[in-house]
Amino acid sequence: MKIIVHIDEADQWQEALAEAFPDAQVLTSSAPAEERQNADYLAVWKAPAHLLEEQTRLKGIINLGAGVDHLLRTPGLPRQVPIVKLRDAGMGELMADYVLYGVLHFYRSMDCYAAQQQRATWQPQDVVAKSQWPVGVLGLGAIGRYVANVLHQAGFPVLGWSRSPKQITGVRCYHGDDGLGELLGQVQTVVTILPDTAATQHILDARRLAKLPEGASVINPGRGSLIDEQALLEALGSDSQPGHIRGALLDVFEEEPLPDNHPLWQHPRVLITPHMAAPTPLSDAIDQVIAYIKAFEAGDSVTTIDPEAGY
Ligand code: OXD
Repeated sequence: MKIIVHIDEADQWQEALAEAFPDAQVLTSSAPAEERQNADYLAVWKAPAHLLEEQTRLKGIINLGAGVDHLLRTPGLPRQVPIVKLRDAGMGELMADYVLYGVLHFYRSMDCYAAQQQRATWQPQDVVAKSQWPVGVLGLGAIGRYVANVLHQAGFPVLGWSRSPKQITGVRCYHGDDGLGELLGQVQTVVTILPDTAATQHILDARRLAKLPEGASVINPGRGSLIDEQALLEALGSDSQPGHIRGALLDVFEEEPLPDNHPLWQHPRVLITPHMAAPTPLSDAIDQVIAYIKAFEAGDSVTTIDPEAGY
């Protein structure tokens, strides 16, 4: 069996997979071209097109992240090979920490205090009950559910949205276009954890951002394509003319890294982090990949992604 790994920390992956499969040849994508031929499995994150194009007998591709958008857009991706992805792999907890931080940032007026500090202003802000701070979570896959559950445990009313109907204890679930509008009209903070697909492109556009109540905030740890950045900037307005969106915490962008001259960098009510909300914890991810390869080899059923749906 031949496994090829392509990711930043490829050496650690190579070592762990070689230990789990002592009879296998485990290579990184930096191996010479002739050695890279005829792999059985690719375990990849943002693989170069040539690595996919040169394979002839793959049994499976393992995407070393939760989002398969990059992989599905890579030229040369063989359409008939099953693709699996990391499912949660510890990312839920990290994502939930990030989102909870963001919700508390706005809920406890940390944005106001940061602005007040600039002016040496000592002015406590009111604290409303958490029951008055509904949070909307768009995307109820494994990670979205985890986040919704943590927000519920923290005491916030949680409204969840997914394309198809779902039922989750403690979460008021909405679906479809009408459901999205209904949810947006009620939440103080909206969190986007959807995959990047044709159907989710600019799901928060000017029309939908306008449905959020005055003073609502936006947290995007999902994918940059989910939000129309220009529309968000307009909805945020400027300090002299504030718009109806109070602020945003953004981890992902339409172009990454966010270009130096992008107006989001300069916006006083936008917090920017560099796509770090939920880095995949290595040991959990390795365990999942080992389990996937064992299942493929044993002919057991695995949950593959649906390339048409994009997740
Ligand atoms: C992922 C990511 O998809 O980190 O896992 O963006």
